[in-house]
Amino acid sequence: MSTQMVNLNSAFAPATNGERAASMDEIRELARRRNAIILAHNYQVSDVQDVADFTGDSLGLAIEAQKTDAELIIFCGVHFMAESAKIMNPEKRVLLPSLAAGCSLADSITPESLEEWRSRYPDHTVVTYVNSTAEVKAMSDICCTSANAVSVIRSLHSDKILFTPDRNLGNWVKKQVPEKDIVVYDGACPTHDVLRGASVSKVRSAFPDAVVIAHPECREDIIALADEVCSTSAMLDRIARHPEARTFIVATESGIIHQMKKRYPDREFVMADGCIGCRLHCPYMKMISLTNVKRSLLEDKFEITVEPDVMEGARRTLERMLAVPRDN
Ligand code: CIZ
Repeated sequence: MSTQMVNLNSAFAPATNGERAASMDEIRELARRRNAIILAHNYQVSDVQDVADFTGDSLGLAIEAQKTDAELIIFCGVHFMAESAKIMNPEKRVLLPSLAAGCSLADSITPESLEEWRSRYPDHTVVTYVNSTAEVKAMSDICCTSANAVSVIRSLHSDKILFTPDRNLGNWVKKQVPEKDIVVYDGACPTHDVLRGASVSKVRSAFPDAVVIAHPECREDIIALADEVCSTSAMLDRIARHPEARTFIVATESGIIHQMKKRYPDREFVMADGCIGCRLHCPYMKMISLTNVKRSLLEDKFEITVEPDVMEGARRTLERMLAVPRDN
């Protein structure tokens, strides 16, 4: 194929395998001594995924954070995810190894913009994707993740829904639940939103027998040509549904390829833009490294705190979400 295959993830790797292994051993030992659990999102760099006790999507990690007996949670993900872990575990200390790990999608809706939008739809129930700040969650009726958005909306008595902040996920959910009136906010994840159907078609023409697997934060033209549309953790299970397929074209952040290769070493995974770490690369997720995970354990950096009134409201919306059975 003409698209050049490059791997920018290697730019984040420590110099040698020996140094990396030593650093990981040190981190594991520090975590043990501090009674800490390390949770890593599927979009983290490979080394951080490998040093973690658990990897998963935001829903899976929120559940692990609730189950753990550890006193300290080192959250390797982005700020809103660490905030959710704190909200669900107010008695535990939650550390985010880099405060630069933000999220443009979460920043696309503020309490003020939600207030203004909601005032135009007073009869609607507000469903907020977990990629949002604690303040916005606290103002919502219920949260969802990409793994449970459809089941959350189906579970609601209300037929009038405001879905925020991701428009691509919202539009995808709207198609799955046509019986409800769903008004979608105009936010997007730049990492997913940059991908175009034309790029994916080009990659597909090089691998005509490949299965296309896409995240619902992708635009509609990608969703239309995908064979599977789901969250990253569901992707790992869905691959098993295609025992005949050798190659998978993956339309989501490139970090997930690491778990895919670990679980299915005999399959080939190709990024939907033909380039590991180019466009399908979240700069915020890559702010966390072995170096700052170690510093986090040594220096207690950076503790996540949430105001008590916000904490209470946000916990209510997350707990409502966790009570809804997961359907994919
Ligand atoms: O909900 C999450 O964890 C995100 C942002 C992606 C995914 O599906 O893992």
